[in-house]
Amino acid sequence: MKLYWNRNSPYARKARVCAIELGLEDRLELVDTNPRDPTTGLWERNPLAKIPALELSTGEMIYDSPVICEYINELGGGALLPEASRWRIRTLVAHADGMMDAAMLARLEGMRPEHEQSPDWIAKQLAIAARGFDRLEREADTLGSHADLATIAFGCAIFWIGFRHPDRDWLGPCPALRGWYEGFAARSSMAATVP
Ligand SMILES: N[C@@H](CCC(=O)N[C@@H](CS)C(=O)NCC(=O)O)C(=O)O
Repeated sequence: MKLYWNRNSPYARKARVCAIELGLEDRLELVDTNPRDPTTGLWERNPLAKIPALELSTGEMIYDSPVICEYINELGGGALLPEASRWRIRTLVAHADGMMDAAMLARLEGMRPEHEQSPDWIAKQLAIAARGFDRLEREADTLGSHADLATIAFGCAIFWIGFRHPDRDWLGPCPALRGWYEGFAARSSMAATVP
């Protein structure tokens, strides 16, 4: 399978971490891709022009990251999405991805010419991410030390938000979450995929 990705993408990182956790890393051929470059062929494969995108040996394309992660999980036996907590895990994945989406929108807005930027829009998106941290802090003790689709998504989201918005100490007000994150980030799957 070909994974269209790049090392700095937190969404693509989730897919790689899932594959490593399940022992499927060798099945992924990594195709380093700039999603904004129209000449890479990505846009024909994924009309949304986003990474990650997974191309199966049949040529079928799978996207976006939650679907890719579920696909890899099924291929690897399903341990990352236990049936009993399926809906909770999916909701937590949406929570993590939503924090990442908001932080991504703030970053993209901040990259526009200064006179076109909306400080209110940036503040609104960063407030969404901050509320995500706040809620997670209250639930940190339920996350556990194991890898599943939700903990992988949170590990990638927390790293990337701090990486791209270093002006704020995101984990400062979240001591329980910080403790959880430091343990999770030490997993070899996370260490091997740091942007
Ligand atoms: N909802 C998508 C979001 C993916 C996404 O936004 N990826 C970014 C890279 S981190 C991208 O490809 N952006 C396109 C661009 O910057 O033009 C997913 O979960 O896969």
